[in-house]
Formats: sequence, structure tokens, C-alpha cells
Amino acid sequence: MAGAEYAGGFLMAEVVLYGTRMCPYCIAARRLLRGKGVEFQDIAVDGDPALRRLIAERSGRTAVPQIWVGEQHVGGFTDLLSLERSGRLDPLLAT
Ligand SMILES: N[C@@H](CCC(=O)N[C@@H](CS)C(=O)NCC(=O)O)C(=O)O
Repeated sequence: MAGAEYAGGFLMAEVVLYGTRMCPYCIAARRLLRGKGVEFQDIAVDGDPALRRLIAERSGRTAVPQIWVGEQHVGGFTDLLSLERSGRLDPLLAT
């Protein structure tokens, strides 16, 4: 699996966020990840209905953001926050 650098310097799972630029949940998710020093691919689906449809099919959800950590579909911001608050995000990032 492709990895990315964590602030601590160790390899971590690739994190990909599909979202729109102005969506408040997307902004909150980016803020959470950046606050943790997590590097992630930030893929804009604004103006790309085909990509947005593909992400909806892959995630089973129509809302943005949709976030993956490696092969694991995390979901949206509230799912990400829930993982963080329960202490399960760091182990997932380190996989
Ligand atoms: N619980 C979701 C809510 C996300 C959400 O409501 N996103 C809005 C944009 S900010 C959206 O995509 N709405 C359209 C839809 O639900 O299909 C999360 O935390 O990410």
C-alpha cells in the first residue's frame, strides 16, 4: 500500500478525502486531519458529477466529504471525529 509521511516521521496509510471546497463538513474534516499533522490527498469533486457519482457508488453515500484511510472507508467528518475521540484513528492511520 502507498504510504504517506506522518508528522512524527513514520509511514502511515494513505488518506484520501473527496470533498467540495466550501462544504462545512469538508472544511472541518480537513482541519481535523491537518491539526493532527496528517498528510492527505484532497480531491475536489466540485464540478465533476461523474467523480461524485463514482464516490457515491463506492461509499454508498451521497454526502461529502468521503474519506478513506488505505482501503478502509471511514465515512464523513462525524465518522472521522468519532474515530478520533474514541482513540481509534491513530491505530488506523498507522496500519
Ligand atoms: N454526517 C456527514 C454530513 C455531511 C453533509 O451533510 N455534507 C453535505 C455538504 S456539507 C452534503 O454533501 N449534502 C448532500 C447530501 O447529503 O447528499 C459528515 O459528517 O460528513
